[in-house]
Amino acid sequence: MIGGDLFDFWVGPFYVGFFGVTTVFFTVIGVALIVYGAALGPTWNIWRISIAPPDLSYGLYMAPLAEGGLWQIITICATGAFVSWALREVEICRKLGIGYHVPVAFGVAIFAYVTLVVFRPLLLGAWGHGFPYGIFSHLDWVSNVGYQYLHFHYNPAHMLAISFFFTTTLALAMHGGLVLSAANPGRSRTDSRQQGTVKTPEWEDTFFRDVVGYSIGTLGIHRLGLLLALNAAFWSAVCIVISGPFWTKGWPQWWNWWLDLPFWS
Ligand code: UQ2
Repeated sequence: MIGGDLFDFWVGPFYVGFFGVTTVFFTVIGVALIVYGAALGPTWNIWRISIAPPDLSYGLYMAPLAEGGLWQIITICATGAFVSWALREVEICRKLGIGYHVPVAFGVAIFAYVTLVVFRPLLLGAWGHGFPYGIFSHLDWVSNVGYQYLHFHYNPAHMLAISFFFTTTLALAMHGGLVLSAANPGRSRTDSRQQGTVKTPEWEDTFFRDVVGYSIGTLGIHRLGLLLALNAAFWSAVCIVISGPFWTKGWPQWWNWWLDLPFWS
């Protein structure tokens, strides 16, 4: 534990620790800079407030505060706060003697964010390739970058990411539905005035064996859920980092490798 017992205390229900202090530090500075950036901007309309990255002409240099410098420092604060939060989770896991699955999973989400605002801009040679911090403005960025590659749905890594997102919702709907059906089975068949007794996992297994001939099991469904969700975030990061640094044409053209197979000639 960093800091020994110096930061080893709670504020109300919240564990602090060294990384609780760094989380608060980065969050307070980051939020203050966002509010300052909003005060400089043309609007207080919550949907339209936007902190933009520097112009591409600044390359990988620092920009003046009002010209994207705020975005650069806010990005440092955001990354510092996210990583601090993950490390605070690690310290809590160590104190509890449990596995690191939650901080590892959160780490994949942080990886996706850092890929967008650090790795890809670095590979493209300008911070201006990061996305703007604003509700509508980041949506416009996603749309514009998508059209820059003509049709983003032809990006094979994007296809994989979407398939994992969809499968995640399928698995969670199946799991949530199944657990609630067993925990809250409704009125008993033998006594319609009485709520049925909570069912054990054998009933859950039997339901899926009857329906699809297979049950993945109570531990298995959680392993599957974690695997699906982490892959959704991971392939999202891959699909954007290959767009530009490794593929500059439209994504539909990428599939020309199929038409170009020597077999056809
Ligand atoms: C299951 C099981 C659970 C579950 C679910 C299943 C008792 C409480 C949902 C069923 C899951 C299957 C058949 C795998 C589905 C595969 C994909 C890729 C969606 O067996 O064990 O525990 O919640």
